[in-house]
Amino acid sequence: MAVHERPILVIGDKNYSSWSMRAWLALTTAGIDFEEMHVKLRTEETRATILRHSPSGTVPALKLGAVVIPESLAICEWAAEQSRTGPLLPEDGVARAVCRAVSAEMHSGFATLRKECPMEVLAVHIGHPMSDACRIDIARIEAIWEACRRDYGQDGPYLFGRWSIADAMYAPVVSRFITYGPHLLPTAADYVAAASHHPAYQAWVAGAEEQVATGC
Ligand SMILES: N[C@@H](CCC(=O)N[C@@H](CS)C(=O)NCC(=O)O)C(=O)O
Repeated sequence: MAVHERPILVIGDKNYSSWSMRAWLALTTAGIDFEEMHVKLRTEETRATILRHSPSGTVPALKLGAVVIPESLAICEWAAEQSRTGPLLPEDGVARAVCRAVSAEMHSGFATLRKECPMEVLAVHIGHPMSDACRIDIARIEAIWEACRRDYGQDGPYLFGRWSIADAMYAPVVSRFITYGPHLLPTAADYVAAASHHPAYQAWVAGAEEQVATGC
């Protein structure tokens, strides 16, 4: 279906909304011209406001005319299809399947890390207690990053060399690792440094600072 209207991405607070961050990074790095609509989270009106835009009651939600895509991974895939900046998925078929697999694992997994260490882009909580289950999640993420960098990372500093939707999906983990400071293996630490210096990642952090400074 052709989309003639400017897409609108409904997102939560940039300091907290990890799923919003993923979709926003994918659309931004794809060079897609989109409008951003911010819904303040954790207020009495949040749920009703989100529901006015997103039938699932969650953000992010991408509005394409009358159609709403209320899932971060689907928005990342759409961004990859529409990209004006080059591919956001690896060109090699096997690498592309692995990229989708690790992105899907992020989308459905790591519940303990997500619960114990919620994203808070602007905060520093070094020394925050972590359970064994949380450390198992972190070890699995380190293993994924290590394998991606080793097997597909030749053309750049990101998981599949050049920036891909996998980097968008793991960006909130990068942010958590900066906030909570777990000890990381060297490859993971290097990846955190590279990903957090990507201009789009930096732009999201700047947006979080602005939202907090202006109170909206
Ligand atoms: N599976 C969804 C999860 C989205 C999600 O849980 N978003 C949170 C914000 S990060 C949300 O909308 N929570 C509802 C609320 O805060 O009322 C996706 O991948 O987009």
